Amino acid sequence: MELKERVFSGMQPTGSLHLGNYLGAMVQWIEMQKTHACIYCVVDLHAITVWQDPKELRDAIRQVTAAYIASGLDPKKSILFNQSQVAAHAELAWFFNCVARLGWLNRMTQFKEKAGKDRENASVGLYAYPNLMAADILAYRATHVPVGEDQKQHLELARDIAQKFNNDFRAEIEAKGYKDGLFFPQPEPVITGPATRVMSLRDGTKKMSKSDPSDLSRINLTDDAETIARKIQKAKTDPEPLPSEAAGLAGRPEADNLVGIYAALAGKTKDSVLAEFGGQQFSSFKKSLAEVAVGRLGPIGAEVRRLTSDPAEIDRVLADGSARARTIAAPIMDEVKDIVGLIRS
Ligand code: AQP
Repeated sequence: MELKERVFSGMQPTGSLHLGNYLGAMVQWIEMQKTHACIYCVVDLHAITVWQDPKELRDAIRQVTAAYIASGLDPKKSILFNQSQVAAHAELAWFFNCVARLGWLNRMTQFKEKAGKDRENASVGLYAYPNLMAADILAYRATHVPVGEDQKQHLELARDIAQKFNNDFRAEIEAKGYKDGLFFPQPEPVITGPATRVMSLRDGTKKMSKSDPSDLSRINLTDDAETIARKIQKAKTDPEPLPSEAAGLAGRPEADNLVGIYAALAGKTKDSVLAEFGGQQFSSFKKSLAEVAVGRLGPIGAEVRRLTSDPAEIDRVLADGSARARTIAAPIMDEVKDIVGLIRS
């Protein structure tokens, strides 16, 4: 049986999407719609691995869906839905809980960062998060996963899980007609967005993140022009003027981040940005950066606000996407159960 190329990726409704989500993943998602069958998910089951207020979670699921559409995902072309409406994600995750090894999960750096010092108090879901992520991808036997740099380790784990499942059940898989025991593909990470690791505006050594307590650390896709300009103006910098080439950004994380954001938004290289701004102070560079950011993100924010004013329409998009996702995942789940040796009627 042939493996069809298929794209899967998702974002957590843990708050507003931000510039890091957009440049690290979303731009690539939009691009891949032109060449691939794509499934894009609002991963609400991942979000509840840490506490979420139920009302805020509902709003965030709709807002992330609106941000997908406003950024350029087409719900007619791609499948857009929220994870909890397709039972195969949680179901396959259980199988993968039984395939993945404790030692593999113990190495996951995101769990260590998110659990912090109080690891005993972290949810079991947070620990098993990478198994659910592997299930998200493999429930569709997806072959390509466009993500930011921070998800590389989880993708490697998904590949290990796919391989171990294929090896453990090779005889059953081949009996079903899959050549070389290849039931699950090895999903390929696609880490090629215009900026694969956007850093906090308050600390150039920390990733821009939805859950950073400081709203000044990130530019949200819903921020208006004035807020975007204010956040850029307040962004941390260093006292030196900008260098005239990218090599001069070494050891200057905040400068490197701002130049990287400008380059990604304007579709330029860091060297060409610095050919224009090298030798200048940050104050004038920040004004130009704000203009570029507002020009690119302003229309997205306005469209998110328009779309979220009609929650019933967003729910309809999610229901439609979920039904389409189920028709792909259900037969794959049936085969998983057959392969493992379960009885279904
Ligand atoms: N700062 C970033 N730079 C580049 N890419 C990023 N991504 C996230 N932050 C950056 C990419 O966006 C996609 C969706 O991420 P997610 O919603 O699953 O959550 P995350 O990676 O954990 O992002 P956050 O914003 O930091 O969320 P919280 O604060 O809830 O943990 C992924 O492809 C990710 O790589």
